[in-house]
Amino acid sequence: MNFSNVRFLLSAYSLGQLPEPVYPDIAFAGRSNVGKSSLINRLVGRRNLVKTSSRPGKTQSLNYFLVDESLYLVDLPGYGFARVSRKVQSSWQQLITGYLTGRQSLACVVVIIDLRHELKPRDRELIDWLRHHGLAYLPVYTKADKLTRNRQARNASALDAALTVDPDERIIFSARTGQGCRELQSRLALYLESW
Ligand SMILES: Nc1nc2c(ncn2[C@@H]2O[C@H](COP(=O)(O)OP(=O)(O)OP(=O)(O)O)[C@@H](O)[C@H]2O)c(=O)[nH]1
Ligand SMILES: [Mg+2]
Repeated sequence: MNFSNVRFLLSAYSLGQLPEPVYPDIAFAGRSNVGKSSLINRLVGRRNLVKTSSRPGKTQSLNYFLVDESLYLVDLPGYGFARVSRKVQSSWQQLITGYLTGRQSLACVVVIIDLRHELKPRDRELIDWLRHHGLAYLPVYTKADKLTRNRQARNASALDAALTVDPDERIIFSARTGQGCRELQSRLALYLESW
């Protein structure tokens, strides 16, 4: 799988705008500002394929990227962003929930979590919800570059315990340094083989 062979496809603001499910989807979910778009840029080796921002709430639609004419990457809007109105928040929520439950071609949800902090209730809810619906997911602990290796290991163990996942079921990542990127690429390739 050549991840650098990638192009932007479309932004979907409703489920009717999703592309035909001719390739499997890998979706990227997480709190607003956690680093979803940056992770995708690193994954495909492009600095600016996906717009990133230090202001939370940048991504507001389901953004589709086509990789190697064989796989869709889907950048989801972040959750838990307080500065948008409740009405906007709940319409995002409906879009994302509708997408996650209805998309038959969804191969895996990459759940991106900030390695610096304790697990947030919304992250826990998302993982529980994915488990409940029997969806494949892969936790990725990001912004590792902001911590020493010791601290990375300690925080990762705490998140593992909170999520009840084994160390080999998640990845420690940094969009800044590329730590964990190879591992993420090979894990995603595995999901596609079994899809
Ligand atoms: N140090 C460091 N900063 C990061 C990393 N990933 C993202 N950031 C920074 O975090 C901020 C948010 O990154 P985005 O990739 O836009 O986050 P997002 O989750 O897509 O945000 P929304 O689209 O608003 O939900 C930006 O200022 C990034 O530069 C990382 O691995 N390390
Ligand atoms: Mg984003």
